[in-house]
Amino acid sequence: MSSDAVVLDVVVPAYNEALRLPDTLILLRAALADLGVPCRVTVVDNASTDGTAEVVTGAPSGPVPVRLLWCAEPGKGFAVRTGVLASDARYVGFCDADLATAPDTLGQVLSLLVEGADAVVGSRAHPESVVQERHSLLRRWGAVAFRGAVRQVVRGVGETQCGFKFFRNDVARRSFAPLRCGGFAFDVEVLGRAERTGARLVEIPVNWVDVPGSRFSPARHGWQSFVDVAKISWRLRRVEVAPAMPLPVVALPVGTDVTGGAATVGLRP
Ligand SMILES: Nc1nc2c(ncn2[C@@H]2O[C@H](COP(=O)(O)OP(=O)(O)O)[C@@H](O)[C@H]2O)c(=O)[nH]1
Ligand SMILES: [Mg+2]
Repeated sequence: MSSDAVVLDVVVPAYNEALRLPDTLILLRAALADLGVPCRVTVVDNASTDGTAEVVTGAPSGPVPVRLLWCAEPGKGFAVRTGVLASDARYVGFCDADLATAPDTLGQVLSLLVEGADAVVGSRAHPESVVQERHSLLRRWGAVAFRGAVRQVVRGVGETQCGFKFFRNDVARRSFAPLRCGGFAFDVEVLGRAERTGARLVEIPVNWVDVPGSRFSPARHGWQSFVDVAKISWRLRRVEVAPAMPLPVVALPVGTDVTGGAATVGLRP
């Protein structure tokens, strides 16, 4: 591995996020710079019309480069998949453009991955999580029912929908490459596939704040998410959950300098 190879790549799916993204990039890049290893932020846009791309291309240079990719297929899941499959980093994961999950646990995430976790899953169901929720009663009840439905597909974590998940690169590729669900339930398919390849999922607590401006409409996306879980369950029905495989622990290069670098910009297709 060359000294400037990216260790942790954070994919941020973004659809019309020109307002929420600038602060997120500042906070996320600062948190990644603190890790002391080469990191990158990869924003994946689906034809936003509000200047989201310009926010990324105009980001100042700094110790953590930012790159911009485009995804032709609409949907958060497909955007994250594009970023994951384009990543050469040792570890890759994603967070939301509103940074609803505080990035202060990224150090813990990195340590767990280095110690051999295949995937680290932020979960609002973890007893130590701190959650500030302003969701409607309908969305909260829906979330409880959704967790029940998901239990048939994903066994190893109490909650699948928090936008804060990180993987060893090969585990991410195996789990994302066959993804068919591009909507808000894509996490269920990704974690379901990861478990079925023997991945060891580690659930961690998060500090989560409900940031206004969500694109998730309980009326519009809620039912669709239940239908998607039923489809995912059917798709994965023949694949048994594999026992978690013991994995060798890989060491991070000690004292690796963080790369300098300007914002790197992908080409619009
Ligand atoms: N690229 C892309 N990102 C999306 C799409 N839909 C949602 N997102 C992103 O998914 C993340 C979570 O969306 P958000 O509206 O905050 O939903 P919620 O927090 O789950 O209610 C944000 O980063 C959004 O920009 C999409 O169609 N394409
Ligand atoms: Mg949000």
